[in-house]
Formats: sequence, structure tokens, C-alpha cells
Amino acid sequence: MISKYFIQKLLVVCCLAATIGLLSACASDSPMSTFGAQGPGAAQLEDLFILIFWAALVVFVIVGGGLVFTVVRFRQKPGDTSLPPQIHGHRNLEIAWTIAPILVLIVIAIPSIDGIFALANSPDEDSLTVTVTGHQWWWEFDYEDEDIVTANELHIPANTVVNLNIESSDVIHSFWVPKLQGKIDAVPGHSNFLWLEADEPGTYLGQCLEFCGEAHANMRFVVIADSLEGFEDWKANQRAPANTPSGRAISGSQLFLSKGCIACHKIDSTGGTIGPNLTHFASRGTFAGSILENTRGNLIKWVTDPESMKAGNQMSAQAPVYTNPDMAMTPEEVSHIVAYLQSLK
Ligand code: HEC
Ligand SMILES: [Cu+2]
Repeated sequence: MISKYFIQKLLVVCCLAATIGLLSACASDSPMSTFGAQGPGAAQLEDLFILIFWAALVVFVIVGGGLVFTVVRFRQKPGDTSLPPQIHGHRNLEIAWTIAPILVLIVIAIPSIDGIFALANSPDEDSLTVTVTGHQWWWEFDYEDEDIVTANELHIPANTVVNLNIESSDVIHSFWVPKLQGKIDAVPGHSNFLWLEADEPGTYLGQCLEFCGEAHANMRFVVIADSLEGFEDWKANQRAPANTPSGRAISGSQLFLSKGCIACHKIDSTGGTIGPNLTHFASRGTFAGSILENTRGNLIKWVTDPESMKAGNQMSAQAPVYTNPDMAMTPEEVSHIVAYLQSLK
């Protein structure tokens, strides 16, 4: 038979394990943690969280401590059968515990309201503006003033405010880069505003945070903060027309048309918009919602059978080469298309 003490011990062990698990989530060096902010937007939110945490802790200690004290101090002692003193109301105490929470709430409300306005208003409205569109299950970044459209990797200049119009082409998504800023929903038919700034050049991970269907967990992205010169170089390369293919990439570029890839993917100003713009695809380090490294091996697997690399993706669900056996590609055709994709620097 399982003894009462065994169950008690088991409970203690479980509680300890849960606490360790919970606390390990606070490690500030993990890339998806909101602690260890690396931009002013996230830093303001982190400060607010810490302030409210300490305020809540003080309230908890006072209320919990008072409760434990009274339970222990005024407990019924053996042999004591008399009723405790019966008290009705205490004006000063009642005034005190009405005013104290008001003061606590004021301390919390002032920086909270300040934070709401700071998040909603850009510190620099004339700075770089990018329209971000969530698609099932990848992100599009449109630098309208620069004539650049790219996917999954958002390049920004470090130490600069970047204004983002957050939109969606299908269902509700949520745009979140925990180290740089709070999250905001991407709602179809409506534009939401968010601004970002990174203190230092670097790579910051992002993730869709609103369940949006089968591949939601694989709808990631990265923000790459470049130095000012690095960002200018990146822009110059993105604005240039796609490279003219040579060698095997020539036949790859023809297959790109005959196999229907162009129906969904734009190269320069030609092509559809259902899939990511591929004009400078080879300049990106990752693809397919930033879950795959942009290597020849991964590209061969992706073009051969995208479903095996990212279940549910709209390319394998809709493209005729995957739904119609008569359109299937030979391994040689795939390698030519991949050579073409890799030439799009
Ligand atoms: C029906 C539309 C459609 C067709 C046709 C199509 N794709 Fe795609 N493609 C997509 C979509 C949608 C994605 C995004 C998948 C995701 O990440 O969930 C994608 C992603 C990609 C990517 C990764 C891009 C990135 O930056 O993440 C490459 C490369 C690609 N497709 C190549 C091709 C090739 C080559 C063909 C032709 C054999 C093709 N696609 C045909 C819709 C299409
Ligand atoms: Cu999602």
C-alpha cells in the first residue's frame, strides 16, 4: 500500500521540479526570453514588469504574513473554550486598507500608462517604414519607399527606430521579437502599428505568437540589425535586378517558368505573390519561415518534397508539380532549379 508519507514526499519532489522548470525559463541569455532586453522598447516593458513584480511581492508578503501571523497567534489553545473577543468594524484600519491599495495602484498605473503611449507612438515617425504581412506560414517584409520586398529576414539598421505596419493576408497572426519589443497582432483587413529598435548589430529571433493553423510553430523569422554601412550595402543589393543566370541555372530559370513556380513567386517585377519574393533569395540565410538553413541540400529536399520539410505549407498544398503527377520533376530538373535559386544572390 502507498503510505501517506510517500505521497507527501512525492508532492514535495514534484513541486521542487516544477519550480526549477519555471525558474530555468527566466535565463536571460536564451534568445526567446523577454529578460535581457536588447532594444529600448523591450527594455521599457522589462522595467515595468520588474516594478510590478516587486510591488506584488511586497503586497503578497504583507497580506500572506498577516494571515499566517493571525492564524498562529490567535489559534485555539488546548482547554480554551471561551469565544474570542467579538469586534465590529475599525474605522482607522478600514481607511488604511482602502488608501494603501490606491497608493499601490497609482505606483503601478503611472509607468503602465506611460508604457502604453510609448508603445503606440513612434519615437521617430519619419524613420524607415516597413510593411510586415503575415501569411500562412511565413512573413513578408515590404520596404515601400525603397522598392524592396523580401521574406522571413527583416534587415534593419542598428540604433535606429524602424516603424512597422503589421498586416495579414489570411488569418490573425502575431508578430513578436521578444528581445526588441512587445508583440502585436497581424489582423486581416487592418493595419496595426509597432516600432522596433535594436541597441546593437546582431540577429534577433522572432516567432508568430497567435495560433494560425498547421504550421504555426514553424512560422518564425529573424530580425538582422546591420551597422549603418552594412544596411546601405544590403539595400543596394536588394534593389538591384536579379542576377542573369549562367550555366545550369539557365535551364533552371526556364524550369522555373515551365513548372509554374513563377505563378506564386516573384522574380524582379514578374510573378505571383502567393509565395515569398525570390529575386534575391540566395542572399537570405534561412527559408520557409526561417526554419531551414539556406543550403543546397535543404533546397534540393525543399523543391523535391516541401511537405516533408514543413508539413502543411501552401506550396505543396497548391503547386501543380506536387498535386499533379504529370508535372513531377526529375532529380536533374530539381538540381537545375536549385542552381538557379542559388544564383539569385
Ligand atoms: C501555389 C503557389 C506556389 C508555387 C506554384 C510554388 N511555390 Fe514555392 N512557395 C510557396 C509558398 C506559399 C511558400 C512559403 C512556404 C512556407 O514557408 O510556409 C513557398 C516557399 C518557397 C521557397 C522558400 C522561400 C523563402 O524565402 O522562404 C522556395 C525556394 C520556393 N518556394 C521555390 C519554389 C519553386 C522552385 C517552385 C516551382 C517548382 C515553387 N516554389 C512553386 C508557394 C508556391
Ligand atoms: Cu501563427
